[in-house]
Amino acid sequence: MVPMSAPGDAVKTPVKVHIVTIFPEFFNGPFDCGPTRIAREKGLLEINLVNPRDFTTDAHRTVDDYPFGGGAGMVMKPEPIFLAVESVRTPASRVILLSPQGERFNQDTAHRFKQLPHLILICGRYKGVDERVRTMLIDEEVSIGDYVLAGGEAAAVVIVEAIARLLPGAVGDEDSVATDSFAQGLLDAPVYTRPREFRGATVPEVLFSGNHAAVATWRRQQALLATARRRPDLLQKATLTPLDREFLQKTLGKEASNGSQNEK
Ligand code: 6GU
Repeated sequence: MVPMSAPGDAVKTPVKVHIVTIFPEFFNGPFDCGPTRIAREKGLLEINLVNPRDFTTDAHRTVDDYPFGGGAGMVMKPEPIFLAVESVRTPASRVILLSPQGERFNQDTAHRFKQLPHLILICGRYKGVDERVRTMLIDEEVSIGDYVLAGGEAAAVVIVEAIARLLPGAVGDEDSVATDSFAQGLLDAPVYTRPREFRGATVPEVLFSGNHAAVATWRRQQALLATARRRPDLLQKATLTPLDREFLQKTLGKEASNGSQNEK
């Protein structure tokens, strides 16, 4: 039977992404795998590349120049980037500069971006982009972490993949996305598959109990422990129940008095 639409069903328009890059060849491959590929094939996601070099008018197709005031490195000229963005921008577009100076990208950012109809991701290169791009062209500036990449291209791949797998239909098992690391503000619990014993290491008994409540409790507790040990910063922001707190206090209190290591 053909599924029929009901009143109130939303007509889903795809997330459109334009990536502004002077290295379009960088993207040969990464969008042709996994959830990103599936999202594109299902029409949930559209990815297009725009090259600022195509908007230059000089014989050398120059996209960079020396910094005023001197100093090391080249700066990306404003005009080719402005023209590239303006060639694809609509009133619905959100223009995002990718640079180490941006706000940190995280799972909340991915959820916010997946709601937007059109993203324009500008990949900076060289020493940076002319400041007028930052002050006159963009809506926000995003970084994927505290380290310096040669350009924003790898960051664009990270951001598009994080968005793609959140689009309904892009990942085989929707529950898998609902229980992701960070979905509840916590890291994931450990997972196991066959064999039951591998090189002497066994699987926790509770996972064979058939007791779904006991399994859920174990997973919650493992997630709490992993987060407390490796990412205490996340635990500060997570919503914890009184039972969660009691468990952590009991378990970590004991661990601390045993003098055990936080992480192997
Ligand atoms: Cl978005 N760009 C560059 N060049 N480096 C980065 C980054 C972005 N995020 C972290 N490091």
